Amino acid sequence: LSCSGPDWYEFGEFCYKPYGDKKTWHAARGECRKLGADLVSIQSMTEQSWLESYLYMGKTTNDVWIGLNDMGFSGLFSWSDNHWVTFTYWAPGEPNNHQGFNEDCVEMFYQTGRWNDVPCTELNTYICCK
Ligand code: GN1
Ligand code: CA
Repeated sequence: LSCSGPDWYEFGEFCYKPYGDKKTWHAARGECRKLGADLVSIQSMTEQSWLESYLYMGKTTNDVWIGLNDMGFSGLFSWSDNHWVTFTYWAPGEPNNHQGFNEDCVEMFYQTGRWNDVPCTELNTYICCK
């Protein structure tokens, strides 16, 4: 496997590309889809740890969209790239639909790597994966 093109990073069987500009979840996913990719899905602690180390290397100082969402049915989370949900890494108390908001999209806290559900209209940086 080779992740050709600028700013693609290889890990395991996938290629990852971080973006520093902030978009809604849907707009971010749209950018990924233009490249034949999708928002990143995370299958394991190994992959999670690699993403964290890579975020901490100064790539972002903002929370980051991942592909997880429960837009289809509240409380049932799925990955936008259709991977099964085999691993989760929620922050304590999450997901919580905070204060009754529809928090249907999931961000990764850049400080801890933990996951939090937030409104899909929030603006975040993002990682594409293919
Ligand atoms: C709160 O504290 P902050 O902004 O990182 C909330 C999250 C919500 C988020 C909405 C512990 O996170 O659940 O999604 O606001 N955290 C807690 O912006 O309630
Ligand atoms: Ca939340």
